[in-house]
Amino acid sequence: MDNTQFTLISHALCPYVQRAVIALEEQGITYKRIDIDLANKPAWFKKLSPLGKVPVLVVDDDTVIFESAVISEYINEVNQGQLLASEPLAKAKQRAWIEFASNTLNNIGQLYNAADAPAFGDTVSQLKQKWQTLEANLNHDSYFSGEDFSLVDAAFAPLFRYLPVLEKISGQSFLQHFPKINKWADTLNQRASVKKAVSSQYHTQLLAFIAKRDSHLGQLASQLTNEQAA
Ligand SMILES: N[C@@H](CCC(=O)N[C@@H](CS)C(=O)NCC(=O)O)C(=O)O
Repeated sequence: MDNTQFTLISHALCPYVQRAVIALEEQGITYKRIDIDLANKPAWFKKLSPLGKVPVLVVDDDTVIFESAVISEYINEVNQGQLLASEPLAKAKQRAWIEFASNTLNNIGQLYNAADAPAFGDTVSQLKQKWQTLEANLNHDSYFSGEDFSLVDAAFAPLFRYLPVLEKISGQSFLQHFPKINKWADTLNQRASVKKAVSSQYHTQLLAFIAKRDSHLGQLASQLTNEQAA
């Protein structure tokens, strides 16, 4: 790899940004991270980001790469990494499960946006259906594809990071009947690259973010915040 200095345009809580950070950390690539306020996007960012979303990887003055899956694969390839399988079918399977993780992130968004308790209950059921499918497809002890950490692990780790905060707010346990996912999530949470993807303020920031939602979970989160402040 040459001396390119990457800059990752980010947001403190974004799970897709975390995927890119994990890939950079796994590859030992130095980079600069700039967190922006997505509720008040800077003009330079609007010009830079084709879809107006983070993450964006600024490679040089003329080149930006967007979409977390593309950024992560690029980071892996540019450093001859091993974060994806080389055999086509194994690699296709990994990419498919990364899509599954993205789709499950939509369920997490629905969870904290659900208007009332019944809608919240419905989204919990949908999430648990996903967990069932995932649990049935976890065939290894350490990481998703075996002994080696891959981009599938990088895609799921930010998703699992939501759970302790969502459990604290809702009083519900999300992984109770899913022992394999539980164990995998614990392994991922302890991985250095995963830890480095967010700041030590993550839990507080996520709680504050959810407390601002006009939703069932938003109300519970704002009660919790008020109790903590009292
Ligand atoms: N498919 C995109 C999703 C990225 C995404 O949704 N980013 C969110 C923050 S987590 C964003 O930038 N939202 C701002 C907006 O949509 O205006 C990826 O994988 O990079």
